[in-house]
Amino acid sequence: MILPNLGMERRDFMKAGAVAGALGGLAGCTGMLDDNSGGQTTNGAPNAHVPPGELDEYYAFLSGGHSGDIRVLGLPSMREIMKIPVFNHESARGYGFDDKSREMLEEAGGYTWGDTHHPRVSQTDNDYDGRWAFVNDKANGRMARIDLQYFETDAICNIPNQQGTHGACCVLPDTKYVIGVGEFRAPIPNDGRDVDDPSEYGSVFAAINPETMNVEWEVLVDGNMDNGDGGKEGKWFFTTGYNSEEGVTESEMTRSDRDMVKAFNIPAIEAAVEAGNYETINEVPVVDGRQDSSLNQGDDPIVKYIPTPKSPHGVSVTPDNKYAIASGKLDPTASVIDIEALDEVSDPEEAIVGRPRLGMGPLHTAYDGRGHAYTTLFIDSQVVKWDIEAAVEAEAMSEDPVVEKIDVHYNPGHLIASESYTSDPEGDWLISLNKLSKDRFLPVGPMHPENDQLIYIGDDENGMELVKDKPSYAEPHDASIVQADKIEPAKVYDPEDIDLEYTGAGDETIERVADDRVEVKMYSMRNEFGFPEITVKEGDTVEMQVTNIEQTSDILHSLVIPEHDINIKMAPQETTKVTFEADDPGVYWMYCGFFCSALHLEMRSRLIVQPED
Ligand code: CUK
Ligand code: CUA
Repeated sequence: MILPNLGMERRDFMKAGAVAGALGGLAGCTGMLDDNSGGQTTNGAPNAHVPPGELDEYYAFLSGGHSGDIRVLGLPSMREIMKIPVFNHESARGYGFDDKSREMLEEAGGYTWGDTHHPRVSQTDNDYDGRWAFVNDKANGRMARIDLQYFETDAICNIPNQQGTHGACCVLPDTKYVIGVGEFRAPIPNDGRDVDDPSEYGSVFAAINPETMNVEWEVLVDGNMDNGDGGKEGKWFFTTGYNSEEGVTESEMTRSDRDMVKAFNIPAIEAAVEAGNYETINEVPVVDGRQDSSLNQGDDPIVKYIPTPKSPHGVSVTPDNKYAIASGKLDPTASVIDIEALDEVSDPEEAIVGRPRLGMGPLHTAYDGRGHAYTTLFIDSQVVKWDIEAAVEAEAMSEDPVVEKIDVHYNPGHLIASESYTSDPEGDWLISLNKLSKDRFLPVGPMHPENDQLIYIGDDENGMELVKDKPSYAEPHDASIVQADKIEPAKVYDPEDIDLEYTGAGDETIERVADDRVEVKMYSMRNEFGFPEITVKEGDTVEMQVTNIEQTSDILHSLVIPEHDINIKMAPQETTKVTFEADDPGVYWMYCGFFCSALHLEMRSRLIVQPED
């Protein structure tokens, strides 16, 4: 592109950028390698090919949507490294099969699936601390915590009074709360009252303690909420919403041209809870944050309702904490909300300081830390790059702040840039999570994969560059991209972190602890289980506990018990337990499910269930 001369106005520069971007799009610039580039692509993007044996620079945690899991990708390779089951059941990990995970899922409602949307990694001082990831269940009103030492789900909170937890995000700078944003309006409590009176329905904003995973308090609001993001200073938390009409049909929900972004004043809510200004519903203090609540009348309302056009969907706070940007979804603009101004203005609408016209169907926004925002355009199938301060300077509805647009394939939902949710984004890679892939991959029947596209955003001069397509099983919504060195996964389990007793070789026991109950504690190693056979009686309850005594990383065993629906995994130094009923007499070959050595197939043991006489 032509370099702007020094006398050029900022806005002219933006226009020049937009033209260059448009031309780039026409030229079908999709990251061809330049022969003289030494591995560089034409736009100066670093080579996204990570050679065999080399490690990626970033972790990307993608939600699996209605698959109910989290996928872990390496970036920039986009190699899928691991899946973390969360609300689903997953046999390779024994998740939902061993006693601990089975009880956790049971206590969290007993559902067999969930709909993960927003994985957010915990932060300290507005930077990833590598401790936890959190993710919502949009289907069943839950929030899960994933331990990033072991990459496993370690707690699930079933959020009372919330049907459908959509937005999920942390209150920063130090992850004081994890917020679950309630979507569906329903009677509260939902015990049969008001079923025919939708005006009495409500939705709540829930603050969860990340250590205990208990709901500390909730705020009841008007209208539907949707997504959420927290300011970086611990005061304001923003949610988008639709259906301020409080309708129950689509036509009722889209009647009005405006909806509400809600700004929750966290310290003011805490003060209301402290002062006892709440009603306890299903054991949770619920504060009234509806517009006519007395708590919203004074100078320091607990919730500010900011009218925005029309069914705003994504909201995200800029890295410098200056603005919250809400995307219009059914309106071609984004609303730039000045966070500091929110404290000063009496009419919250005055805090909206920019409204750039971005394109059709703006959904979600990410940041590069250089003053640009990147917004997905669902209907236009594009990512638009725009200048945030230029949008504040420009007239409402101006397209001038637009720097560049790039086509994506097709219909993007979220997009996420590296470390975009922190105060210091890296500004190099961006993933566009596209809902449709159409003809980009080999056909696999009527259900297509989705398409996660990697885009290089590190070159402001030459523009965005599409680098990679990655087919993805339905359906990632959001992601968090974290520098690899901020996460320190364990290589093997620390037995101290496990509640069950470690059983070494020679310590194995079979004990009849009651007339109809047998307790087995044994070890596993290449290529044996602690007992070559275990005999119980028909009708016994069997508690089977197995320790993997391997010290070598990567040597996993599992215990599969045919016809008992059991597969529990034991990673090195891990102890796992399963309790089951031995109801049917017979011989059952218990075997190891991981190909652990050349004698893996011989690694088995007999469960003998003796007939009752
Ligand atoms: S929502 Cu899915 S595309 Cu759940 Cu964040 Cu917007
Ligand atoms: Cu252990 Cu195969």
